[in-house]
Amino acid sequence: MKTLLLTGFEPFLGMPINPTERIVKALDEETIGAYQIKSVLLPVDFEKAPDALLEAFHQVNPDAVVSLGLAAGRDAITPERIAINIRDGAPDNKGVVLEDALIAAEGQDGYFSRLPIRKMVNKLKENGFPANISNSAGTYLCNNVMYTMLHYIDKENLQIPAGFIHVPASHDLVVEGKKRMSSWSQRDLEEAIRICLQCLSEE
Ligand code: PCA
Repeated sequence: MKTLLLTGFEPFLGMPINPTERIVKALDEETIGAYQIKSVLLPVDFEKAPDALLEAFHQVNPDAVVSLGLAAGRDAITPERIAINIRDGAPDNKGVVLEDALIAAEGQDGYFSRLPIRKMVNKLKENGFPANISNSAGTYLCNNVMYTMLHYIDKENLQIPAGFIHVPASHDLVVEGKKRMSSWSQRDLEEAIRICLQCLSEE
């Protein structure tokens, strides 16, 4: 059986919930297609998140890596096409604010996802879930984690699928966070991610 490292994030920017934390907890140890899921939660911390990701990678020694993040305000599941070598924008959970900072001094400007993102979008839609490819993962922690994994895989010449999927807010987040935005049920978010992960076994 192959192993898939699935990462989610803790809550951030004052929001009470991060639905990706609940998704990765729900899917931990499940078998989806050819893969057994090993879930890890990452901190929203520019200094710690890349190390936490690579440490999990070395511990789990996975055959595939899929990272998840919340994109509050989006209304669809959005596999990301590309990660860019920039950290910029809102403060992380330690209050650190970065501006125009590189992620890796010797890294490429960007790395394309190694996930079957078109297939994921098509499969999601076939199952009745709104989905589209996103052409920007932003410049915050999600982009940072996607870039870190793809840069490492490129440097080490590994041949494994890896990439990032942003998800919309959950109903719970909207109710508890008292902010108006598009939201999905937690159950649908989990089902949609199962469908995405299933695509890795149909390559
Ligand atoms: N979303 C943020 C960071 C953590 C998360 O779940 C992002 O899109 O960068």
